[in-house]
Amino acid sequence: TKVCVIGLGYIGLPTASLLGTKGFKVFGVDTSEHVVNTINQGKIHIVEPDLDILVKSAVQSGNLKAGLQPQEADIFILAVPTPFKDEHIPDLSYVEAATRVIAPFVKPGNIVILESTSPVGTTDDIVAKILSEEGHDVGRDVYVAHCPERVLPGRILTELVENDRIVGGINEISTEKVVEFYRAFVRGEILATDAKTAELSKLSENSFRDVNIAFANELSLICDQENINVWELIKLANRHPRVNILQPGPGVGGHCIAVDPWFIVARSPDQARLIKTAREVNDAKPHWVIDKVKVSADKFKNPVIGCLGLAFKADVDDLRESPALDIVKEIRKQDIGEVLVAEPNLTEHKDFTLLPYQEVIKRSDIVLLLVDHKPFKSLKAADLKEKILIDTRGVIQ
Ligand code: SAJ
Repeated sequence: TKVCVIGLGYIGLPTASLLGTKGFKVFGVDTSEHVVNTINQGKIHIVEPDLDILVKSAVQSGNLKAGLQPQEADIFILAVPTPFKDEHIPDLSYVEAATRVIAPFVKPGNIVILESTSPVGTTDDIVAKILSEEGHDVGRDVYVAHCPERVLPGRILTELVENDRIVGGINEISTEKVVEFYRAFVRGEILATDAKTAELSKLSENSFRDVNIAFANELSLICDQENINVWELIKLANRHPRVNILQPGPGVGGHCIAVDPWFIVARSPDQARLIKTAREVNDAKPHWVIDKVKVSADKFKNPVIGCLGLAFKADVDDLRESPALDIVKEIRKQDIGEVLVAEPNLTEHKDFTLLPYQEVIKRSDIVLLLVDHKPFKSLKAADLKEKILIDTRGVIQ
């Protein structure tokens, strides 16, 4: 079976290489020449545990090749970004472009799967519609379904295989065909539904997490005001058998949880009140952190602020929608003090000179911990004496 994967990012590349090692012939497509060349050399352009080994073995076996233009295949997987534009309106231009680019290569009997997280209606109203307009008999001899990805960055390869998956076709035969495909390489259960339910299910999963993180972030503001340690508080509250509060942080980042809830709000603005408020609570947290830094910086004549971490969460190099990056940029923009930055998962950054974290700490008056990366976890409060510590993740004891 030949599979053509459009978009070789955090979802497309792991999926393409996994399929390549499971005996599928995979052709991966990306608009970036750099990405295509890197993969064809058996190397990777993103950081994800064990992905390098998988890509190398898929490429060496000859089962994974990459290029700038699609090729004919039995199955097409769209794994392109779905960001939002101004006013939090979904930007579906990549899904549209990817559908148009595969349309001339699709043949009767083929399957087209949208994996990108998408607003309700996208599979029917964009993917299926464009393929019909391009002359395909969609739902009769070209099968279309949404199968949202659910993998957690940092655990992608495990979760690709182990997680249960939802498959929602534009009609029953599409659902059946696509369920069969995922069964071939997923160990989790494959749950069949329709396209719209699959779309909203994915959005609900991430909104659920966003709302719960907002609850933790709101508690962190209340605790700060009451002079209570929020991490101790949450640990204690979570000893209740039916309570499981998440962890507060400097804000919510990544390209999923900070984005997807808006896809629900955009279509159901009058109903999605809690979902919208949670987004606002989480989006306000970075500003609260910046204010904390300002108050501490006022105590020094020439404050040096050491920022630990830029990534959107622990042990990844992914800076998309990262609250840590936004905070560091804003501190520099507002000229609150001299900014030193450590990000152990990156070797360089276009806007900042990255330093080893030990050096950052040594040279700083204020240590601002933004990401709970593994190396930071070994830091002790005693190592930071004489410094002001702002620990947004509750890492340093
Ligand atoms: N965060 C907190 N406190 C917490 C948990 C997370 O502040 O207790 C923050 C993180 O630091 C990060 C953000 O939330 O900035 C999101 O991180 P995450 O680990 O919760 O999630 P992602 O964005 O890496 O992946 C999520 C996952 N969704 C759910 O857990 C419901 C993943 O399964 C999805 O596949 C992914 O979104 C996606 O692509 O949609």
